[in-house]
Amino acid sequence: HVYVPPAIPDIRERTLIAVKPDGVQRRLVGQIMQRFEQRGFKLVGLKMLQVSDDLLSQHYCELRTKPFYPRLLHYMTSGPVVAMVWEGHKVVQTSRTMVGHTNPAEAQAGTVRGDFSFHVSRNVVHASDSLEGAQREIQLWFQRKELLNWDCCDQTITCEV
Ligand code: IDP
Repeated sequence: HVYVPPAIPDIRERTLIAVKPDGVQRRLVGQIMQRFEQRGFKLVGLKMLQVSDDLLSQHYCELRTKPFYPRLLHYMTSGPVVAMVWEGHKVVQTSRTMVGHTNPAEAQAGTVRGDFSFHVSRNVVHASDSLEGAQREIQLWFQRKELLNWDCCDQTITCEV
């Protein structure tokens, strides 16, 4: 008998994932990227950058009234960040699950934060939290020409396209 999988439409999305300065300093970039690759997502943008105050204030505009905001800006500009755009079926929701709870104390083992961090102020990685947020953040962090459209050779095997 040939197994015919149920039809699940390919809902292709893009999301911003950024390894924060503590993740870069701790040489976790490779391990974090590997998780997204092995899950089957497609890398369409990648760069290392020293983030500016201007970019961060736009990125974290919803948090500007929080008491921890000045320390958050200081932390995020304390060293280079590795920013990536990953593409795939429901990648926004799936990557939030892979990254884990904002507070590492509540993050499940097996998530990036649950495996590599213990304090909310040094939680290693950023992942967009909604489709709208992802679109806004990708435009903020990447120029259009920095994002590549390419075909994954396993696309017809890993999902129904
Ligand atoms: P998220 O990164 O899981 O989307 P947000 O609530 O958007 O969570 O917070 C953005 C970032 O701000 C967090 O990832 C963390 O680095 C920092 N942050 C959030 N809450 C606190 C806090 O209570 N103390 C210190 N830093 C915090």
